Amino acid sequence: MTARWELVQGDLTQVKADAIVNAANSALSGGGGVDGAIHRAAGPELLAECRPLGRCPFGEARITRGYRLPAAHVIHAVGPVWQGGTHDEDAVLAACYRNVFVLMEQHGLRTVAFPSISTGAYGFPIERAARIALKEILAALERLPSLQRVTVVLHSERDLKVYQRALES
Ligand code: AR6
Repeated sequence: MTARWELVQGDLTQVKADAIVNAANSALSGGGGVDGAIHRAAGPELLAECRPLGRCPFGEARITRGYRLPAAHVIHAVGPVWQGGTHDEDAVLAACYRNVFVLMEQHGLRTVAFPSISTGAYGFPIERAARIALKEILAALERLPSLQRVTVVLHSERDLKVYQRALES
């Protein structure tokens, strides 16, 4: 059986999947980083669908359509802002990944691609985030036979190497 997950370097906005995950902010208002890239590529309809959803608390996720993206849906997950590790950041990050998989199951989605949530503007140390992300992804694959493919798309070669090393350890 082929592996149901993969780590790749690239641009998340180019990925064709049932859903891509956005590293969003609580206002779901768009922003910089991968959030900005997703909104630019999807078009203004994405923000129009986000607006009535209201605030999304840290650790939670909301689903919209993908509009002009190759992905059918966007799952907007709000990761924690790193505050030194003393504010439940690990648990909030893990909750993000788990809540994405809850929405996948509810909506009958089988393929998903993630960015490295919280490790850009939100400052979460990437080595630590990679361990949490991979643990939750592998647990979800075990739990949910309906999941066909989970891809983590790392923007840089350096970040890809961090995730590959986390997988080995
Ligand atoms: N494809 C894949 N990964 C990307 C892309 C891309 N096109 N662009 C950036 N990344 P960040 P956060 C990587 O800052 O830390 C926004 O303003 C990037 O290199 O996008 O969760 C939101 O509105 C990094 O590894 O998200 C929030 O306010 C990773 O995506 C805030 O930033 C996440 O970095 C969220 O911060």
